[in-house]
Amino acid sequence: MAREQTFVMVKPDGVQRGLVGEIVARFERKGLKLVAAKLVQVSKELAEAHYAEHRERPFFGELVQFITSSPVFAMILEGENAIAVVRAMMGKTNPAEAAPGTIRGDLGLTIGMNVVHGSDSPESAKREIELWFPEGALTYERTVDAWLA
Ligand code: DAT
Ligand code: MG
Repeated sequence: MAREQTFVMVKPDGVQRGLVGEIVARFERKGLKLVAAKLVQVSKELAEAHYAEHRERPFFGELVQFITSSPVFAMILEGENAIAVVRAMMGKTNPAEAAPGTIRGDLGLTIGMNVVHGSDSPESAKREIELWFPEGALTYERTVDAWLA
């Protein structure tokens, strides 16, 4: 295990449906530390850069259209094994297959609007954090950290 940072966002459907608080609360209760957060109206350029690995996929245009359609809530979360922990809490990409108890399993219905994004590897986390937060994250202590790892 290692202390990691990961990039997470509540997608436009989650913001529109009033789920930002619920989703942030789940990560906070888990013990992950918020070290950066902001509401972003995503540009086409940022959307295309973020999802660059999918540019040849048939759904790429719809994906960019969706993610730029309304603000997203972007954040950096930190903690032991944060990248895998967030992915597990999100559930499978298709909410129809995501287990109950996961964010997508509990709150999503279709793959096109699956509520949340989280980096899928240390390489993706580094790339996405630099892309979304060029200003960087905050460094601060929480006394509770001693009771989490
Ligand atoms: P994840 O978001 O779980 O990392 P991904 O990186 O494979 O999944 O895909 C990015 C997003 O693209 C995903 O959250 C929703 C959309 N997407 C993926 N596969 C799709 C498909 N077959 N049809 C429509 N949208 C899809
Ligand atoms: Mg992905």
